[in-house]
Amino acid sequence: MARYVLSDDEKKGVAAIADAFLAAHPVWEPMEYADAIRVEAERLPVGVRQFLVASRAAEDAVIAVANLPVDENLVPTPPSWQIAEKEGAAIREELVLLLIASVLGDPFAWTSQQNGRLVHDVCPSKGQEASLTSASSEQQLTLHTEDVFHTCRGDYVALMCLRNPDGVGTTVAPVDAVEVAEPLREVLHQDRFRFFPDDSHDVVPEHSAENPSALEERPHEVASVLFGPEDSPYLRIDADFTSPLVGDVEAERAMNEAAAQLAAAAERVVLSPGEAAFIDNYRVIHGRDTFTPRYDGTDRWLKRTSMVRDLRRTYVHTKSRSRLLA
Ligand SMILES: O=C(O)CCC(=O)C(=O)O
Ligand SMILES: [Fe+2]
Repeated sequence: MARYVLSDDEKKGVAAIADAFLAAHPVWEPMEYADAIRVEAERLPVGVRQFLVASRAAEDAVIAVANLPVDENLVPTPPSWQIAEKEGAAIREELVLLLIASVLGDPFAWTSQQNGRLVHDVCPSKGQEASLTSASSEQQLTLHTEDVFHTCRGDYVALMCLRNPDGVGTTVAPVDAVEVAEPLREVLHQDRFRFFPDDSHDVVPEHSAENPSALEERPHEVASVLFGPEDSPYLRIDADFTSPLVGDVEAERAMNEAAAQLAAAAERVVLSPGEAAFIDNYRVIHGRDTFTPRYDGTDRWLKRTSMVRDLRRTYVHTKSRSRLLA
């Protein structure tokens, strides 16, 4: 993991950029301000910008930036992303995340997820303890490529920690952990896998433990698990939302073997308040350990966005100049 810790002076500098921006833009419309935020990112302390540019070029699997400013009087952790949205909770932190994220890529969003917001809230929600979404807690969030179902999924998923009182770990496993031997390995490079939208997207039919087959009816892409440079391939997998083609036993074996190797290789990254991790969504998969939610305003709370390295990929797909993928 590549990691940069801001000095206290640098932290103050970032807070000043954020405060000035918010004073000039009293209504928080991050989707509208994304380009302006990118311009402001040029004023971030030079040390952190150099670190981010170098880590991006090296394709470091996890790029962490710590000692970012978080409001000393941070509001209680909201009980759901919907309440967070309604209350405009922790807006300055959203801006700080977007400022740093903008140096690595172009933040974007999905119409089908968290109401199309550019920055999401990740916090445990009542009734969702065992869901397959980031609102879960008591069930392990399986290692996954973020938005595995889509060609335009992010190059990075960005998580900024506002609270993590129990030191709950984000799990990460690198593509190098896949050691499936030939000839089965070659199968992972072939378009023999179906990638389904996960439950965090508003898609029909609704899928649940009672109705697992609904997943198979969702629109999906067929592609390979491994792709890209032959000597250091990229990875696309989410065991909960990836299936082999119907009846393809070999693909099933290859996938299960890869998933088991990745799970065995998982490491923990415990984010502390003020720390952001930019997870390379092509080189590592990520998930989360279980925890017991408190539901008293002190729960673990992250802000999340996704970025592509080139927004034109998104424009081509949506046939519009928009950061919002449908
Ligand atoms: O809560 C975490 O550490 C990770 C959750 C996650 O996978 C996500 O928000 O995309
Ligand atoms: Fe995720």
